[in-house]
Amino acid sequence: MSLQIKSFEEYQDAYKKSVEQPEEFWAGIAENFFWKRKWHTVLNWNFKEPNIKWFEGAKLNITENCLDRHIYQNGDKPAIIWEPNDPSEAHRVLSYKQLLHKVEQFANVLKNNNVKKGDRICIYLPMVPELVIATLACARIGAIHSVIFGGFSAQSIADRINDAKCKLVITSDGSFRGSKTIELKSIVDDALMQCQSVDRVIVLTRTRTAISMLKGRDVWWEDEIKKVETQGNPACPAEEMDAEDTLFILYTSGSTGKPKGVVHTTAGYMVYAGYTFSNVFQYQPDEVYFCTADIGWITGHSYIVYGPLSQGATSLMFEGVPTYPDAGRMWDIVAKHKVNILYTAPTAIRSLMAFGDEYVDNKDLSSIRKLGSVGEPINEEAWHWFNDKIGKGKAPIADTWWQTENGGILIAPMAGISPTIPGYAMSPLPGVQPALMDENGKEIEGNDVSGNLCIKFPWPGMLRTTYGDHERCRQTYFATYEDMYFTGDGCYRSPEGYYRITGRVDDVLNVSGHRIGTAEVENAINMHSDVVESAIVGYPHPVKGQGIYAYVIANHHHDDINQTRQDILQTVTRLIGAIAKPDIIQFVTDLPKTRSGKIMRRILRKIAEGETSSLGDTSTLLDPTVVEAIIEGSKEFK
Ligand code: 6R9
Repeated sequence: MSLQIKSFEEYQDAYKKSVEQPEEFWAGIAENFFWKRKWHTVLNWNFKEPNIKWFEGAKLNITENCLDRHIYQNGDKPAIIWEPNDPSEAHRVLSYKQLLHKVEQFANVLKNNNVKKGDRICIYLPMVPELVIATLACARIGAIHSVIFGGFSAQSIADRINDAKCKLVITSDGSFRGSKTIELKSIVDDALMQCQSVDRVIVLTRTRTAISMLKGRDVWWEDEIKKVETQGNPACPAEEMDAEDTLFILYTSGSTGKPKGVVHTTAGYMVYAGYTFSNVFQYQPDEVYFCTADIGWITGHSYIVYGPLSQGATSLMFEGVPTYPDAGRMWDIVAKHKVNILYTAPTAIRSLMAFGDEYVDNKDLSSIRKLGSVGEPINEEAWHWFNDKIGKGKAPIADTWWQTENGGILIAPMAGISPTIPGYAMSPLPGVQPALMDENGKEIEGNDVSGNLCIKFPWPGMLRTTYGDHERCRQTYFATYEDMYFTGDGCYRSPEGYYRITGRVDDVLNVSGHRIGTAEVENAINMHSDVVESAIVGYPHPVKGQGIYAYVIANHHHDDINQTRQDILQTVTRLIGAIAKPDIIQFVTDLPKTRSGKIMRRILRKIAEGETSSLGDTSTLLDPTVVEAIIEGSKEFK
């Protein structure tokens, strides 16, 4: 069975087969990959424990699928095009042959540094080709990578390193983002004061920022590569991995506690990332594909690295930010590299839209054939701007809905094949069986209905566990509805049966497409010595999608409240990272609580949204007058 669907009829057939004979269907898709040994069982599952196994018995290495198998026919094809932060710096192109060589070299560096199959490796790097190289080098030797987004703080890094007991960290001296230089190594140094498990740090040179190098612990990337070169044999055979061996851990926020390490395994993830990449974007062999995500998030893992490379695609990665040196940068990149497929986020679209059309109108966007959106619901205004200004009305937009836990896109149109409607993710991909559930745990049948979005049947790319805490995985995703994977999203199914994602139904915020747990931010704010208690809610934000609204009870001991505000922001930046900083901090004397002491976020959400006339039932509140005071105080921010 060929991997790529070519028409709507083929989609319908594939979908039907994937539901009626899922094992045959996925076995057919898996035939399109390179296996050292084939599976004996396609699928073994239950959502109770949960226990999910795909392609059991198979042996493979994902890097052979992403690199080696393309060398014979496409060795000179660009695998990675890298566009630097500063447009006057030269861009880099790595062919499949060159990328394989570099991955093997660095895999040997890891081996020289005592990394073994199953070891956890933390990667904290800027968006440079070495990030792809490091990631694939881990996979080459069966080490488990845990990539941490460059915007996270030392404390967040330490938490993640300690949770996974990483033994080695790969970082760089610094990173360039717009006009800023961020001192990555220094942040890692701070983190490592709390980490016992790490005995080696490999440091790539990027910014030439002055850094400290600790004797016996820290080594330079470049020196280590030289050692490998003098050792002679540059090759590094791919480790033979079991289908269900862990490929990577990626931390993501939930509604409670610290971020959890989502675990993805080798075979199922590979098949799903490759299949969905090929189909959603309808990738053709000559196309240049540009995903603007950071590899520190799942979108970068699946749709900059593994999906595109497994399909022999040319994947463009960008080091900088869309507004540097000006708001036309993305369009300059599209013109410079003749990008055919652009996959980006609504927040980026909205922010560029706000700068005005003069940054777009004079750019050559004629290469664009297909567009994609991911990370949050796309509002109609942004959709139309993307469609009209960027796609010139000719490039289909794939609004792709999925999550870190899913490994790949679950609901999306296939570019140019399926119909599209602004704001709709449209239809499930083959293999994906959505269900809308009501409050009582019953499935809502029929169309023109809304409910909580669940998935009934496993797909190969789904998470297998949360690292070190399987019970948390069960509780979070499989305990709310019996025999269902619960997404945490609300969803509407139109009269025609199309899906529109309406946003999170739990205490998870989506700020500029980044997932942030309200509890996490509250815990950080509460660490500030002047803070007694706090409550975080989201509110509609014109660029970020959602903004963070903090209600804080504080003792202003020493100085003015604006100073305390700044101190709170600094505390959040230090404990989580700047991405979690509240947009609004309203000081309150009390929070609305039920008699049992639970904060009524529903009310706080309404106030943050400015909908104070429809607060709903407040009779269960311990002290209803609290609400009046908060409404009064909120006027300052309207
Ligand atoms: C891939 C990614 C997942 C959450 C998800 C949902 C929101 C993602 C969306 C979307 C509406 C889309 N989300 N894509 N909402 N339309 N096309 O973003 O993963 O960072 O784990 O976030 O993002 O709320 O539950 P992740």
